[in-house]
Amino acid sequence: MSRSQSYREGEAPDRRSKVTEERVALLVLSALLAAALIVIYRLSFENFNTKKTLKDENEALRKNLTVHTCPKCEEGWELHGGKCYYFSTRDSSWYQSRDDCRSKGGDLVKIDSREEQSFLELRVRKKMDYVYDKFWIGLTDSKEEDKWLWVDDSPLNTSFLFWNDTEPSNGQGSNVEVREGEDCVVMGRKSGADDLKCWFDVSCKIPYKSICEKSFPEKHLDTSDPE
Ligand SMILES: [Ca+2]
Ligand SMILES: [Ca+2]
Repeated sequence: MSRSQSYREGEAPDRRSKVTEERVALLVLSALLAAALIVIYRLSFENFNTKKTLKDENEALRKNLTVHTCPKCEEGWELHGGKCYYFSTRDSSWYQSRDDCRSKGGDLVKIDSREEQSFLELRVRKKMDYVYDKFWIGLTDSKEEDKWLWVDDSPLNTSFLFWNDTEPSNGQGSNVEVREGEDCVVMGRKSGADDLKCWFDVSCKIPYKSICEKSFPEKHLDTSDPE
């Protein structure tokens, strides 16, 4: 047996032991690494789930707020003061216009306040195509001359009236051709109305544009009790 061979054989148990220790250390490290990876993965998965839940909750809140704070009328209708308005640019008689409004679930507009008149006066002025362009409103004295009623049969409130100049004229004055009187009301003055006074009584048969009105759909209203 040579000396070098004896040396290698003498060293062999130590080397094997070292290799085994290194393997064990490697295994432990691998196990730790795997454990760390699992922990990181689980943490990021939980984080993702939390973010997703928060996102879903935010979306639900946003939808809820949209319904309660940004209500919308049906397409083509404009929201103002809790009512929906439809400005029809199709010219037709007062009766035909009223039928059209009713077929849409509303009626010709009833003006309940100076504020509403102000809103409508501005809107129709922007929608008028020419000087004599006007819009039907839901006011008439066709049942009894000079007894003005809204389409819901309520009488005209005399504390706010928006007759233009010498109106209602019932076809008297300059408009003498109208023999059967003027029993329906249009509104609008393209040049602007002094103190919002832009109502005119005219023959119900003349074709004009019109304003329909209806209540805001109840399903969108917030009926919950205030806390
Ligand atoms: Ca009349
Ligand atoms: Ca008149």
